[in-house]
Formats: sequence, C-alpha cells, structure tokens
Amino acid sequence: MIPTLTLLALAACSDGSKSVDTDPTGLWIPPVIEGDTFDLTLSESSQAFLDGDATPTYGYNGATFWGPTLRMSRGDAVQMQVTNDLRMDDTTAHWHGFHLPAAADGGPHQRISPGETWSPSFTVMNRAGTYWYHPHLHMMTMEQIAMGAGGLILVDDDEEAALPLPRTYGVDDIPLVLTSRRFNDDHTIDTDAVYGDVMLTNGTPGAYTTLPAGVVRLRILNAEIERSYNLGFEDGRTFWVIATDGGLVDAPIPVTRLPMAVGERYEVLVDLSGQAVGDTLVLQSFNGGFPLGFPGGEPNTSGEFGSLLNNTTFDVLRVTVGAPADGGVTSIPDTLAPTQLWSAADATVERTIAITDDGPGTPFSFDGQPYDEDVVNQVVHLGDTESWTITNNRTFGHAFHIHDVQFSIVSRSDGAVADHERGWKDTVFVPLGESVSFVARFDDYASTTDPYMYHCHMANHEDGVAPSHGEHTGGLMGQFLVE
Ligand SMILES: [Cu+2]
Repeated sequence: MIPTLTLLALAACSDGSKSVDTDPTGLWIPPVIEGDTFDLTLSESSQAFLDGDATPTYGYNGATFWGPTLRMSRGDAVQMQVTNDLRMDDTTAHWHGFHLPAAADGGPHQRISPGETWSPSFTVMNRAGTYWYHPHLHMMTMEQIAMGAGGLILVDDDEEAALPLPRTYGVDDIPLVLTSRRFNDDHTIDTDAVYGDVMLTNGTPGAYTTLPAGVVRLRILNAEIERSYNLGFEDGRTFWVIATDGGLVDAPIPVTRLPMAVGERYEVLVDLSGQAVGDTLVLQSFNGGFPLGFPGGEPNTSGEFGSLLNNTTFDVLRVTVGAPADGGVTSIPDTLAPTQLWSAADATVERTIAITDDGPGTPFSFDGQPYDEDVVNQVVHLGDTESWTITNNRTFGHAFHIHDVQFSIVSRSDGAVADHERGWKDTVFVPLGESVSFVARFDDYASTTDPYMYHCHMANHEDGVAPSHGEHTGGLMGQFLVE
C-alpha cells in the first residue's frame, strides 16, 4: 500500500475528466505548483514501495518520493525559496536545463545547510519544455537523488500555447519520471546501488493508468542514477518526438524506439485516437542485446553493476484506453516550432574535453583532472559560440551534461546524429569509444567568481564515489566560468 501517494493521485485528478484510479499501483501524478514564487522544502519522508515496512525517503513539500511539478512561463521573474529540512546533511537545488546566472544555478557551490533557506531569483529564459530540479551537492548527489529528491519543471510560452497539442496536465499531458531502485532486506533504499531492481514510474512500482482515446502527450525524464532506457511500445507502434531537452522541435519525429540517457527529456505524442475504450498497450524499455557500454545492458542480475532489469525488456507503464477527453487533440500536427539550431560553422572557438580513466575499475575524470572545487577547468568568453567535442574512453558510455546553455549536436563519431536528437539539448549520451560534438552560445550571464558545471549525469560518476571501495575518487565533473 502507498496511501500517501494514492491521496495525492486523487487530488491531482479531481477535475473529473479522468476516472480516478484508486488502486495503489495506479500512476501517481505529482501535484503542480504554479505562479512566480516557489517554496520548496526538502524533508525526510517515507513510502511503502513493497509489502510491509515503509521505506525511508526524501521528498519536497511532503511528497514521499519525487516532488511537486513547478509550472512557470517564459519571461516570468521567479523567486525560489528552498528550505533544507534534512536533519544532518547539506543539500543544493539545481534547475536542470535553465539558462540563468551561475549564482542562482544551484550547483555544488550554493550549499543549503539544515534549517537554512536559499532564495535565488531569476528570469525564465527557456523555451517551453520539460526541465527538472534536483540536489547537486558534490559527493551527495547520488544519495539524495536515490532517496527521492527531485521534481519536474514545466515551462510554458506563447509559441507552444498556439499549437494544437495536448496540454491538460494529468489527463492527456502526462509527466513520466523514470527510475528504479534496489531495496535492502529491511526495505530501505540501497543508496549505493547504481541500478535498481524495481522499476518506478513517477515513484510508482508496477505503474498503470488510463489515458483518453485521442492524442496523448508524455513528458518523459530519465531520472535514473546510471541506467539508460530504450523506450517503445510492446506492439511496435510508431510514436512522435515533439520536444527535446530544450523544447519543441520543428516537426514531429516518428520513432519506434527512443533511447534516453540519464538526465535527458523527451516529449512524445502517442496516437490513441483510433482505439476502443478498454484497449491496452504497454510502454516498455527494450534494454536487451546492447554491447558493453550501454548503461543497464550488463548481463548480470545482481552485484554492483547487476540488476533484475539489466539487459532485458521490462514494463514502464501499462495503459488502458479510456473515453476521449473533452476537446482532446485527435491528430498529430504537421509542424511545431521553427528552431534555428547552431551548426558547426557557427562556432568560433573549439575545445575538446576527454573522458579519461586508467582502464576498467579506475576512476573517471575529465582530462585526467578529478573534480576539484578550487579549480576552474574552462574559461568561456561571454557571447562566444563554441564547439565542444567530448571524447570517450574504452570503458563505458556516459551522459554528458552542461549547465547554463542549450546546445545542438552537430556530429557523432559513430555516424549521423539521430533525427530525434536534432533539437535543443543539454544532455547527450557519449557511447564507449566514441566522441560527440555540440555547439552552444554562452550569452547573457557572466561572472569572474561563480562557475557553472559540466559533468556526467550518472550520479555515481559525477560524485566520484566508488561504493565497492568506500573511497572518494574526485568525480567526472568540471567547472567553467563565463567571463
Ligand atoms: Cu559517466
């Protein structure tokens, strides 16, 4: 039983346009906070994921695992107020994907001690899209995310609002936060586990829901510690990518499989308009058959890099088709929002950053330099358009994420950039032994003292904590100033 989540699900769906699912494994929809002032309090909480004991968790604003969805509009001046109600540990709150001043970014430097409140304010510069917030305290990121700290941020703007897209939250516009957890024998979360054994969709194990017959929008975030997903439907149907990390693409992109590394977001449309009420379909992750380096493709089912979900196909969300939504969307639009992505020719500065190690089992770092909060690794000049090439070693794949900017991927060493990656991005998968080049412009915000971060979004890699050795190894993270 997960009684607290069930209550929240009832509240979120109380508009009457969707049948309320009282089963405790019905998909939980995070409540929404709207406006221009956002109060967030991170506290210890609990949720009974498994039979029996409640599992200690972290949550914002009383949520028991994963937090409320923040909803704001492009151009708004917003005031954030983040209170740390944890008893022992500092935290931070990072606004993932946001273009804002480094001092408001919520990276490892903006620590919030227990009992304190951090109150940054900024203007929402990002395009309409799906972003998120999460702790980013160096060496504690993995533990705090594993305990459930995080939430979505949805940005709205006039360009998106003018399009015929589903946008009734929790009805035909569904947030899907994907992660998994391993539980200890006493049902506590194993915060050292890089792969979970239990799939959690919005914190719900075994999640299912009813979606209206019509076009449905899914806003998907890979909020894992390390696992990548390779999403698709059991029946092999086509679905359409409409937004990448940084918002809408030019036109819907048809796919049957959608790989997602940690930190990536995609918004997709699924066409249920021709389906009968009562039809069922299953969103799954097809994680079998990948070569070494695909996170979660490892064949072992237990141990440090093993999991019951590894190298197999598993359910993410079971769906039953319900009655059409009032005024629902019934067709996939032909076009969306024109994007003018940077090309390689736009870059006036090029830099290469190498993901390095000394072979399997040794720590990862950038350019042989483990993360050091006192070292600025890169300096960018305000207004420059730069090409960054991230090269990888021969040990494992990584999810490269950069703060402050949205970029366009211009090349991959292993072939063409996939159609669904041709949009604004802030996180990109770099396969084992390959390189990726992207172009970004570093506008608006400069500081000679406050750096932004770039890092692998696999929290175990960025923290540089090796659980099997119990030692700290620096971390796959660097920092840059925009001056
Ligand atoms: Cu990594």
